[in-house]
Amino acid sequence: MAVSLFPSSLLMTAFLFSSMILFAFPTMIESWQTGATTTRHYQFDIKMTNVTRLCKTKSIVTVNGQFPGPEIVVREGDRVVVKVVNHVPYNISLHWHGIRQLLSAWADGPAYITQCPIQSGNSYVYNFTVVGQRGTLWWHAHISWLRATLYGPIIILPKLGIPYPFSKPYKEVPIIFGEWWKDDTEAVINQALQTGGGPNISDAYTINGLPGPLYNCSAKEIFKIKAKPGKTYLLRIINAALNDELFFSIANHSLTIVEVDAVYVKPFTVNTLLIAPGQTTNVLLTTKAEYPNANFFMEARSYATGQGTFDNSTVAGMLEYKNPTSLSSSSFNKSLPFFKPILPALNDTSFVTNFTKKLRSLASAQYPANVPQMVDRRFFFTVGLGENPCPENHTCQGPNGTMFAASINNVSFVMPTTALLQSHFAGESRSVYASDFPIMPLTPFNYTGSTPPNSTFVTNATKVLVLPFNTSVELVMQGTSILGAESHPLHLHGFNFFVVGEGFGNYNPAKDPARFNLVDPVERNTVGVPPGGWVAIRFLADNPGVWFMHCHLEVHTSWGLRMAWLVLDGSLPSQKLPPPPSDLPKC
Ligand SMILES: *[C@@H]1O[C@H](CO)[C@@H](O)[C@H](O)[C@H]1NC(C)=O
Ligand SMILES: *[C@@H]1O[C@H](CO)[C@@H](O)[C@H](O)[C@H]1NC(C)=O
Ligand SMILES: *[C@@H]1O[C@H](CO)[C@@H](O)[C@H](O)[C@H]1NC(C)=O
Ligand SMILES: *[C@@H]1O[C@H](CO)[C@@H](O)[C@H](O)[C@H]1NC(C)=O
Ligand SMILES: *[C@@H]1O[C@H](CO)[C@@H](O)[C@H](O)[C@H]1NC(C)=O
Ligand SMILES: *[C@@H]1O[C@H](CO)[C@@H](O)[C@H](O)[C@H]1NC(C)=O
Ligand SMILES: *[C@@H]1O[C@H](CO)[C@@H](O)[C@H](O)[C@H]1NC(C)=O
Ligand SMILES: *[C@@H]1O[C@H](CO)[C@@H](O)[C@H](O)[C@H]1NC(C)=O
Ligand SMILES: *[C@@H]1O[C@H](CO)[C@@H](O)[C@H](O)[C@H]1NC(C)=O
Ligand SMILES: *[C@@H]1O[C@H](CO)[C@@H](O)[C@H](O)[C@H]1NC(C)=O
Ligand SMILES: *[C@@H]1O[C@H](CO)[C@@H](O)[C@H](O)[C@H]1NC(C)=O
Ligand SMILES: *[C@@H]1O[C@H](CO)[C@@H](O)[C@H](O)[C@H]1NC(C)=O
Ligand SMILES: [Cu+2]
Repeated sequence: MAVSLFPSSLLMTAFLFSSMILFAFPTMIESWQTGATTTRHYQFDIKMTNVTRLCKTKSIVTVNGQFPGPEIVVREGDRVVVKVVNHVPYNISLHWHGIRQLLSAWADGPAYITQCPIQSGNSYVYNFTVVGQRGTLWWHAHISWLRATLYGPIIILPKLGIPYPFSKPYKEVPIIFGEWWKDDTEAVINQALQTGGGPNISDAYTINGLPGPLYNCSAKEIFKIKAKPGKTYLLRIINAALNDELFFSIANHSLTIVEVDAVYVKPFTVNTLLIAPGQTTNVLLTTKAEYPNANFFMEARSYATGQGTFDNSTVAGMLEYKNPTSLSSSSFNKSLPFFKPILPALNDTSFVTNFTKKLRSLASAQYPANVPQMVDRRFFFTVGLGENPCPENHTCQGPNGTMFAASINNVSFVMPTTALLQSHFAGESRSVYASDFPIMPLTPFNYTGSTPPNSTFVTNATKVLVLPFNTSVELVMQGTSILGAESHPLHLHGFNFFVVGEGFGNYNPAKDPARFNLVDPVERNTVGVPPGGWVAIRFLADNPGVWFMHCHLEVHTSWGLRMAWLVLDGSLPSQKLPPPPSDLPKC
């Protein structure tokens, strides 16, 4: 891997005063054994906290005053009980991203889908078990753009006595990417939805809440791994950014990918990885055999395919080899050179395609890939941007004076004012949602062609797609290029899916299925639909409830790139969603 000497002596001076900022402390308040499983109890107090970054202090929404929020640490099989108390003037709901929530849809969290938000002064207890998953996931707010500051890791250790399918790491380090905004992100999205234009962009990316020395007035806010030579570290990497897929690399070190979205994969080694918002990736980092006379930057920056402006800045942290026998024991030798990684170009789709094609399920006897071989229902969804007309007598800042919108099969999903799952369970869905979500585009066109369809306007509706219990689903998601071909990381709640195929251009149902991987496709909960391309996934609808599916670029979700699946109860008692908990928030 090519390296370059880091040039700025100014930055090196700044490092003299830098300090290791420890990652959030666990806030587990108690746990006890109940039979075979442990219950992990947490209390999350949502409160405003002043945080200073880039020389400006801002009041942000936090859990327990921590930014990033606290870690949840459990073992596979544990029950998790999180009491969330809302002390802020915003409506709140939290989502446990990637947790299957088997028979516990009431604890999933997306506002107005599975629950009404927790209003100011109220509380709600999220109560769920972690079944058949181990690795890294994360939690975040699931209402408006509040996940900008409300997020933290979920670490799922294997069951006691079960080893990792790779050598035991010396240490484990969570690395959670985020964005730092000088603007109030709630005002940003509200303004964008009013004007119809693209929203403002973030001012910095962060690693564990810290922007690092490549930004003005940020030299001290750097995340460091203090490395020992000849050790293997497990980095638990999470992308919590609102709107940006990210490349990540550590100078002069390679990364071995061993797990994504809490599922083990066949290990492979890269210099740079890609991680979309919503995704998690565990990697092994083996440090140099001897103390090197150098320190190494780790950096992340955007992979961007859209037409609009984006945050093209770079966050840096450091891998610091601190020789305990060196003369300066209180700080590292500032005469040491720094090495910076070389990241792919901001629009390097070729890199991304090569990287994602390497991802394969471990598919071992112990961790099989249960890919549905037979399909009951096939669906074809277009995903992408579109437009809404500008209201009369308004000036709009979207394309050609219209308003930006986004849709699936040209339906721009309108949030209801009560929760879908509640109205379904109560049998009061009639006025809340329709059950005729289109299973394919109503007006086919050349999705990835250069000529846009006759109408670029979306339709607005609150529609769900109903699936009987245990339906085996194949879904092709086709990106459109109506307002430019753009990558969309689609996230499905309540299920993992297998990514059986992907390609560029228009999906060809006559030819493409022959190339599907039904043996060891990667299993995950968030997948990037390639810009101007398609992705095919399969999943078994074995979990009753209402399950949100949406682009994890928050701006696209806000514009309507979202829908919901309604999975019906099965006939057995163990296949039915239990009634809601008594403290479920009301609208
Ligand atoms: C945050 O800072 C503002 C302005 O300095 C101050 O008025 C407020 O009390 C602080 N809030 C908290 C929670 O400390
Ligand atoms: C969590 O759910 C389990 C299973 O329904 C129940 O036994 C337990 O009492 C619940 N705990 C809390 C704190 O609500
Ligand atoms: C968005 O950015 C513009 C230009 O910097 C600024 O004037 C505006 O106030 C910002 N909007 C919000 C909601 O912060
Ligand atoms: C980042 O974007 C700004 C405009 O938003 C542009 O001026 C600058 O050249 C870009 N930097 C890089 C490295 O692309
Ligand atoms: C990527 O960006 C570079 C520099 O802006 C540009 O020359 C190139 O055409 C872009 N490539 C693609 C595939 O868009
Ligand atoms: C991707 O893989 C292809 C085929 O192996 C290769 O030609 C191309 O250079 C790779 N692109 C990148 C950016 O690595
Ligand atoms: C738009 O403006 C015209 C002229 O001022 C006015 O007659 C009309 O009522 C306005 N329409 C709406 C919907 O406000
Ligand atoms: C804007 O309008 C022009 C002229 O009617 C048209 O050629 C172009 O495709 C439109 N662009 C978008 C993004 O709708
Ligand atoms: C779709 O558009 C692309 C690019 O304009 C073109 O190459 C392709 O032939 C078109 N496909 C069909 C089916 O018209
Ligand atoms: C689009 O418009 C053209 C010309 O008006 C028409 O011939 C064609 O059938 C339309 N296509 C669709 C899909 O409606
Ligand atoms: C869809 O909703 C948007 C935003 O509320 C509105 O501006 C637009 O006119 C609506 N479109 C239709 C076709 O009703
Ligand atoms: C909070 O949620 C309630 C219930 O859905 C709703 O009535 C209220 O308008 C919301 N408040 C804000 C500030 O969004
Ligand atoms: Cu998107």
